[in-house]
Amino acid sequence: KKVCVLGLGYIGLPTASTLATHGLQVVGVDVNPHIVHGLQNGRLHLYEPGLRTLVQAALRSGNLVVRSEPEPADAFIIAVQTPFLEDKRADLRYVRAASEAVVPHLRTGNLVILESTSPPLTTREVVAPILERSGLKAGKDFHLVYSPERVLPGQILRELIENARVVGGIDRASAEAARDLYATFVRGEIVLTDCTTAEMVKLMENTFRDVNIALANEFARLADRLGIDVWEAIALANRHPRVNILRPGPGVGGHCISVDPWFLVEAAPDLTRLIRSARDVNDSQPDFVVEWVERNLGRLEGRRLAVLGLAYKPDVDDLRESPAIEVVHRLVQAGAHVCAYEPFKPEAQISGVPTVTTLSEALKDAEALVLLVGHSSLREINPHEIQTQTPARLAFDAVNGWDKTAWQAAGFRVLRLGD
Ligand code: SAJ
Repeated sequence: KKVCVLGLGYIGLPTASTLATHGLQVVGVDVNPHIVHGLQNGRLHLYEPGLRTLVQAALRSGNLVVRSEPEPADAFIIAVQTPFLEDKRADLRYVRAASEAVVPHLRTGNLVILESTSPPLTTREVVAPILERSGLKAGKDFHLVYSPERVLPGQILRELIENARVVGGIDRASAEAARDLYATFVRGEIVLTDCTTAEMVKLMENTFRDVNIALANEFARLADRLGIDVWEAIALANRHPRVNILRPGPGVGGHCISVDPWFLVEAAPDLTRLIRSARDVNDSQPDFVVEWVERNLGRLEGRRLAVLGLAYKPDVDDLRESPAIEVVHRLVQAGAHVCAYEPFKPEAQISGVPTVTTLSEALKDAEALVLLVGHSSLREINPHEIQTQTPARLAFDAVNGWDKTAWQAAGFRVLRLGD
């Protein structure tokens, strides 16, 4: 069997490599020449634990080749990004372009799978009509499926294999064909449904998480006002067998959870008040963080702040839609002198964000530290060790990453968000 994977990002590359190491012939395709050239020389453009080893093994086996154009195959998997536009509507241009790229190679009996997160009805109303320009009919001449990726960045390789897989066909035979393909490497249950339900399932999962985090963030604001510790309160509430409140923080980022709920709002603005307001709470969380810092530190203008962590969440290198970056933008706007340090991308140049390449550089002249991402390496900072490297004695912890008592013993005052 030969599979063509279109889009070699956080989902396409692990999927292509995993298929290849499970014995399939895989052509990985990307329109970005830098990505293609890099991979052909064994260099990765993104970080995910274990991925480099897997990609190199796949390339070495000869089962994975990387190209800039698709070629005829038995199956095509589309795993391109679906960002949103200014007005929060889904930007389907990459999905459309990838579908168009498949058309010239589509043959009777082929299987096409869309994995990109998409608004409801995309498979049926956007992808199928494009593919049918080939003269073949979806469900009759070729199989068409929507199967959402559900892997958690940081644990992609494991979850790709272990998670349950939802496979939504434009008809039953399509779903069965995709099940057979996924069965080559998926150990989780493979559940068949129709393609629009599968699109909806994906959006519901991420919206559920967004609403839960919005609730946690709102609880943090309440706790801040009422003078209790939200972390303790959440831990105690979660002792209830049917309660599981997520963690407050500087907001919700990444290219999934902060984007996908909007696809549901777009589908029916009149029915999605709760989803919208959860989005608003999470999007305004950086404002709350900045207001909290200012309330405790005093006027921000001219203040020297070491900001630790810029990624959208702990232990990933991804800076897309990062609330930490939003926080820095606001601190800078308020006139603070920020030195921001991101251990996973120390050399990153981010517009409007003054970065430094080492922790000690960030600490050197700071009057306060602001922890925005719970990266392991930042949580493990030893306050006794850094105490001599910084004049700061005040630390803002927006993610509950530092042990207050240990830091206190080293002479720091730690303020936690929602405490
Ligand atoms: N966050 C919190 N508090 C929490 C958990 C997360 O503030 O308790 C923040 C994170 O810091 C981050 C954002 O939310 O900014 C999203 O992080 P995440 O770890 O919840 O999710 P993602 O975006 O990395 O991955 C999600 C996953 N979806 C679900 O768990 C329902 C993953 O399984 C999906 O495959 C992925 O979206 C995707 O691609 O859609």
